[in-house]
Amino acid sequence: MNTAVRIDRIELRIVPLTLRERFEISSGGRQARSIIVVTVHGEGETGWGECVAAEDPGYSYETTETAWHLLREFLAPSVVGRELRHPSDVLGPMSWVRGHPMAKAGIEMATWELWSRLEERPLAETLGGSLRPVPVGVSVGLQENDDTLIEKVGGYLDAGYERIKMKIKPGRDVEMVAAVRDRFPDAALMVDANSAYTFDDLDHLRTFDPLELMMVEQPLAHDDIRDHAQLQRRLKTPICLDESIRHPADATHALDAVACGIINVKPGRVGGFTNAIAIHDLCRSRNVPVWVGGMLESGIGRGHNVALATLPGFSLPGDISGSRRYWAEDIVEPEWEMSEPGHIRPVDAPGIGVRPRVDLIRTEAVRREVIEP
Ligand code: OSB
Ligand code: MG
Repeated sequence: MNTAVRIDRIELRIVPLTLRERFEISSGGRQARSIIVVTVHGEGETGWGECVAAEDPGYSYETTETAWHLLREFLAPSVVGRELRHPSDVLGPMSWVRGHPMAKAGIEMATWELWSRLEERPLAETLGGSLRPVPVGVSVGLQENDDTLIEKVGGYLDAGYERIKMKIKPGRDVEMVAAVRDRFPDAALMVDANSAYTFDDLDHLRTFDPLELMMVEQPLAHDDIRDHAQLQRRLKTPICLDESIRHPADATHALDAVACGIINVKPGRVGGFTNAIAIHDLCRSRNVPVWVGGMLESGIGRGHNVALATLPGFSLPGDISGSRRYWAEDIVEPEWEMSEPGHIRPVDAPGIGVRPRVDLIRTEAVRREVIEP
């Protein structure tokens, strides 16, 4: 687009959504989400976004409450009234705020969505991707016992998911995964530790190697790159970094140090699409595979992730499952589902393509704030 876009108003809402089943990772579990839905208004159109901050600070220091505070008090007021020539321009007025990438991404990603609607193109194309169907996997939380896990994994493989990620923690790891490998010898399996180990666990972590896993995600500290590099040197299984990659500079450091062989790109974690694309481009230039991670998003954030995953470097299946895997009822229609076995296809319509259920979002919202110049 050649003309400037003026941001007239930003609206924030908190929409509670209940997960169909409890999702447990090494740092704790959750059954419900409080999703911050962000709308950016300009040129008579509405751009839809979602902030991926969780309810507790177990994954990141950002939470729903810190993100709400930052969005309401500092970020949205810095952006409203501004004129933008490109969606990435929205980062400038927010750059004085240190950290808080998830809160910033809530506005940045809604601005890209607004842009694609004004361009009347699918978000996937506005981001530089295409309408190709993207391969998808599923992230399975910690289960009561191995039998339940094996049953769940079997169900997801039957449903067509291209790869299965299992959450692990000390005491619920190698033996459990070996039992799953035993039952599904050919399945594409991987594990995610969410930082539950230290370098002292080296000998134990090496016992994963014979299990032929695609990767082990974030075994060590959430802010560490050096120990991951030490570990990768002694591990056959590729390490995938998630929490450690907070912005493009972290990706450069991690690749230079050979701290991983794969990167999980979550646009919400890295401050939005601009940074996510930069990490994608860097990894592509160095032949490092990337995939799009998930943060238990509603159908709005899922639409963002599907669109991003169409960029050519995203060669591995993302944590992008159908709406029904998470919610009894999603806040978009139609809901996200597989278009063909193991794949989800972007919708050929402006923005995320699916329609946010505006009435439902308005009536279910437990908090609302309008920020104007
Ligand atoms: O570590 O990838 C993670 C969910 C919440 C927080 C962190 C993570 C996850 C997942 C779920 O693994 C991915 C999904 O949205 O399906
Ligand atoms: Mg992870």
